[in-house]
Amino acid sequence: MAIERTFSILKPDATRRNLTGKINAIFEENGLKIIGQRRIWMSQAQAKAFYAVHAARPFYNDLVEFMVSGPVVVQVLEGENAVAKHRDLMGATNPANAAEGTVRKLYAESIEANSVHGSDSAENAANEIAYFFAGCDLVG
Ligand code: IDP
Ligand code: MG
Repeated sequence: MAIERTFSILKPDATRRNLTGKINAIFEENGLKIIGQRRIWMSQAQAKAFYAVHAARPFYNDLVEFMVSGPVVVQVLEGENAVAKHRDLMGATNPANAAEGTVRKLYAESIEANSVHGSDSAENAANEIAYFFAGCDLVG
């Protein structure tokens, strides 16, 4: 199976509750390697652009406000089948529907404050990685 890269965010609800280590332990224990990582406080402009695909959705403005409400950890994960594996480990968007043992089942506060972001395709992963990281920042 191919080695892939995916883009991951530990959202403000996770940093606020000091959960970054617990969440990343789940990713690392399942074969995903953190090859780039930065703690940032997103600007409104960055959050709006990052979630532009959702601009027409009713939750867009609230989502942007949430994403700028505190620091986040942006990171790049590498491993076999990384995009799908990361999504599986995250669990469903709404924690009420998330499977046992997933990050969102364990830690999400709500459908909005759901602790993690993960790319949903290899193509989006490449775009999201490039939005936050230079190639020289990624060290396997
Ligand atoms: P995903 O993060 O599981 O890929 P998306 O549909 O891409 O889910 O939505 C992006 C983010 O927008 C979610 O992770 C969540 O924070 C927020 N969100 C999605 N649906 C809702 C909703 O119905 N109400 C409030 N926030 C939502
Ligand atoms: Mg998504």
